[in-house]
Amino acid sequence: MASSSSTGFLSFCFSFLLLCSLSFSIDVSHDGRAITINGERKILISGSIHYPRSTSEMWPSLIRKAKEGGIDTIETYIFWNAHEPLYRQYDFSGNRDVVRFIKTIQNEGLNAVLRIGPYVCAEWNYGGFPVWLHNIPGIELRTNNPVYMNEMSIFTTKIVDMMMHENLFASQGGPIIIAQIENEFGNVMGPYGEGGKEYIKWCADLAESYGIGIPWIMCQQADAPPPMINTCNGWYCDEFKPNSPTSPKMWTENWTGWFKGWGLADPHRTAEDVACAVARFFQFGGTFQNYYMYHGGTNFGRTSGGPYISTSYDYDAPLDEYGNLNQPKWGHLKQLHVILKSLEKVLTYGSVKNVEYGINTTVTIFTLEGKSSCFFGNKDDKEDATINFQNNTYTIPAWSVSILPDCHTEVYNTAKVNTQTSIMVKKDNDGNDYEEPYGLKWEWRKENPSHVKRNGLVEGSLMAAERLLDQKVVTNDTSDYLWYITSFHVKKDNPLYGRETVLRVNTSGHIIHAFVNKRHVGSQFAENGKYKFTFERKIKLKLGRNDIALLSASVGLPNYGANFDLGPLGISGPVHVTAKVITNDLGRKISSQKIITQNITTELDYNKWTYKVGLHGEQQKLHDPSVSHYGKWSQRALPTNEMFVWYKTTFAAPLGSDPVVVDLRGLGKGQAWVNGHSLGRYWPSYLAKEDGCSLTSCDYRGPYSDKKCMTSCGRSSQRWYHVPRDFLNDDENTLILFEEFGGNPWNVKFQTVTVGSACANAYEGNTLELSCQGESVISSVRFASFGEPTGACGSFEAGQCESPNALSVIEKACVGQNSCSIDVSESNLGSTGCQATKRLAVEVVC
Ligand SMILES: *[C@@H]1O[C@H](CO)[C@@H](O)[C@H](O)[C@H]1NC(C)=O
Ligand SMILES: *[C@@H]1O[C@H](CO)[C@@H](O)[C@H](O)[C@H]1NC(C)=O
Ligand SMILES: *[C@@H]1O[C@H](CO)[C@@H](O)[C@H](O)[C@H]1NC(C)=O
Ligand SMILES: *[C@@H]1O[C@H](CO)[C@@H](O)[C@H](O)[C@H]1NC(C)=O
Ligand SMILES: *[C@@H]1O[C@H](CO)[C@@H](O)[C@H](O)[C@H]1NC(C)=O
Ligand SMILES: CC(=O)N[C@H]1CO[C@H](CO)[C@@H](O)[C@@H]1O
Repeated sequence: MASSSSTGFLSFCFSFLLLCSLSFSIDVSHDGRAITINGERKILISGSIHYPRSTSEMWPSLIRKAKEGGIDTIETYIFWNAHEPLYRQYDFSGNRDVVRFIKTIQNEGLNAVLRIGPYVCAEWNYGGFPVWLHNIPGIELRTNNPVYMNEMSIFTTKIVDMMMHENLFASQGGPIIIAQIENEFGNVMGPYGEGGKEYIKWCADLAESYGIGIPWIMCQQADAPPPMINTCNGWYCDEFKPNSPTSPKMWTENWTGWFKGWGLADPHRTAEDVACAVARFFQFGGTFQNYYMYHGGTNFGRTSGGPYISTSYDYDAPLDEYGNLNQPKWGHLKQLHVILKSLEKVLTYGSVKNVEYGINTTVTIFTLEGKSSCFFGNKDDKEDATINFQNNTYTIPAWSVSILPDCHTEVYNTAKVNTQTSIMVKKDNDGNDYEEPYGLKWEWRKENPSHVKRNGLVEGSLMAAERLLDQKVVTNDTSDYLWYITSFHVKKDNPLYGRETVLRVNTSGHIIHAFVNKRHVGSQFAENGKYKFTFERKIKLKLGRNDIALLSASVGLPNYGANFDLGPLGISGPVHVTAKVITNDLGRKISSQKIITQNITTELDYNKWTYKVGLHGEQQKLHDPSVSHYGKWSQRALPTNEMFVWYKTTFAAPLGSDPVVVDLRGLGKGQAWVNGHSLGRYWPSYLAKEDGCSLTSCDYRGPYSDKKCMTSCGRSSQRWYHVPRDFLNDDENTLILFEEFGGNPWNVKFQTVTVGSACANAYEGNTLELSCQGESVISSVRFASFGEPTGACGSFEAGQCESPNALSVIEKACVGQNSCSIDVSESNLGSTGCQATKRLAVEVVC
């Protein structure tokens, strides 16, 4: 359908929405080559945006920016534990309103792919499973278990029914063209044995039983039962082959970057390498591909998985965490998408011929109705390839693909970036007459760590048991925090009395804070991925009752691996109190000859343990300024570097429309809320390891892995936290922090994120385009040279020859403008006297 008539059709639909959705069923099917829509094979370029990782107010702009970037399909998982946090208590409000999200996609005229799972991985807490599910007696997850299968089908049926009710499936005229059941089970199914195989068949039958009239996929599932389509996830999928000749080659997760963890550096994947992977996929017969992620966003609240997935889920995606264009990635891929879409017919209907030029260089010729289009791929990781094709000579840079829509003129090469590079900056909130950022006035109150009353009872305790219980079982994950409290008596004749004693606790993570007789004796957190550790401190016992209170804190539940749901969490034991006793072998008077050192150990595992879920402040909803709190916030001498402190301040929203972040430099670890909305966990004191970052710029050539192009080694693994604009009021706003480890809030400030400077370069004959973000304008030109400039953005230098006029031409065209475009030619920029091909390089300040 031509674009003008499709716009007409859409506006017709808007005026008669109901009529259209009822009467225009869209037929989605597939053959071995492609997904077909109303009988036509399609090239589909999809991008993942997870609705709970932004806010509903951000969705329209994110989806519009995806559309402008050449994306025609938005893919999301469904997050079960976001929708059913407590058994049979459903939540589809705010950024959990998945129907509204799908309708937002529909309003932009895009398709949707719904990955129902309900297991999702996704670095999401517990892979999307609610923890209460784990606690149902007799359940086994992701296998042929009737209890689990019953719960799964109740939830998936609910989701399918909701979509159906709103006419959101393509068969009903809606945007959802593909649905997914389960997720990457094939990667881990070995340990599940026969039960796993039967489960996958059951999943396929369940999906089919819904009769939703669109194709179902199972990613990374080589034994996907037909008609389920198995699909590929990975850094590269050009060599993937589906398991059936009638399944098209589909790539459901093309990782645009990688996620980040606490204590780890920032991973990056270059625009050149992502573009190369995509172009190769289409060169070798792919017809559907999805960017994982197109917008990564933020793990608000306690939604991050792990353990130890950070709150930012930026992913180095084409749209950054805050929704800004991540340039040049966004623009470089956009150009590729435009070309791929323009070749839709020849790529999906044309005949295909591959011509090899050595082992690393392949020319692929697609021919339809006498016209041909070519892809030249070179997968050598170092050497450019020079080939002679149809009497012309072409150079294909190492690790790149060139696209020649007429097999003669190269219009795109994945290694040649013609889009501006934007250097993002954080701006202080100084355009504001409020006394920010240094004028934040703090109030505070202590989280009282003591729950043990004089009579030995524990206030607000939920349950007691004569053993150590798994943290998930007790909390159902309604809080990160669980108190394990016990007491024991020491009499005068107890060998532990009066001796130096040691408390030793084996825990399965992730953090422990220990108190003996109401005094803090120490804290420890799992490091370097070792989530089981032993905590050991010297303690002093007193005569009579001794109280031991251990606070265990979790930092995101695991989300990946066979049986990941079964791993222990919390104080798993043993818990020992040990004294070193020196006697002679008969226990009598110590003789100088025969000294025996022995450890007298009291094991507390089978003591009576009392459990208390969460903090006092959580129960009192201290995070929510709209709730009136028992007791007062203090304005007196602000405690710093003290554990268990709640901090509160007010601030004015930064002016303008650029995204807002809060800089939490100086704080330890905890959670942050603005106007009662959780920003997620914070942990700026956790520094990324010193090593692993490359000092030079990242070489896009050669296979990518998440360790390849890291930055920010040795620095805070996450210092800035996103404050979505729609969390903010025009007048006063409240920031509340719960500080668990101890920190200093004096450096906290609100900032905005925008393009600070932008660089671009283009060869003669092209157009160079530059723009700032939002309403801001180009204030100056830091560098401009037309000739043979060298270097990269931020360190451009003029070459041997250059035009004397370039700078003034650029200044005239760009300064004071939000964006400008420059025709790169001698007639516009002046003559250079250079012999070789001339290039224009520019850096501007926004
Ligand atoms: C946790 O959830 C289960 C249901 O799976 C329920 O039986 C149990 O009472 C819950 N526990 C708590 C502490 O709420
Ligand atoms: C092909 O490329 C690989 C790396 O991608 C390289 O190791 C190999 O030497 C190349 N082979 C030839 C013949 O150029
Ligand atoms: C290449 O050149 C030869 C000799 O000049 C000519 O016969 C042939 O048609 C040319 N091929 C193409 C594809 O232009
Ligand atoms: C407890 O931790 C210690 C030291 O890390 C270890 O040697 C011991 O095996 C652990 N005990 C159990 C039961 O896990
Ligand atoms: C006593 O315990 C300590 C650790 O607290 C250990 O290093 C020592 O080897 C133990 N001694 C004996 C005799 O078991
Ligand atoms: C196996 C795995 O990691 N699964 C995933 C594929 O890639 C992204 C990684 O970011 C996950 O979130 C997927 O669910």
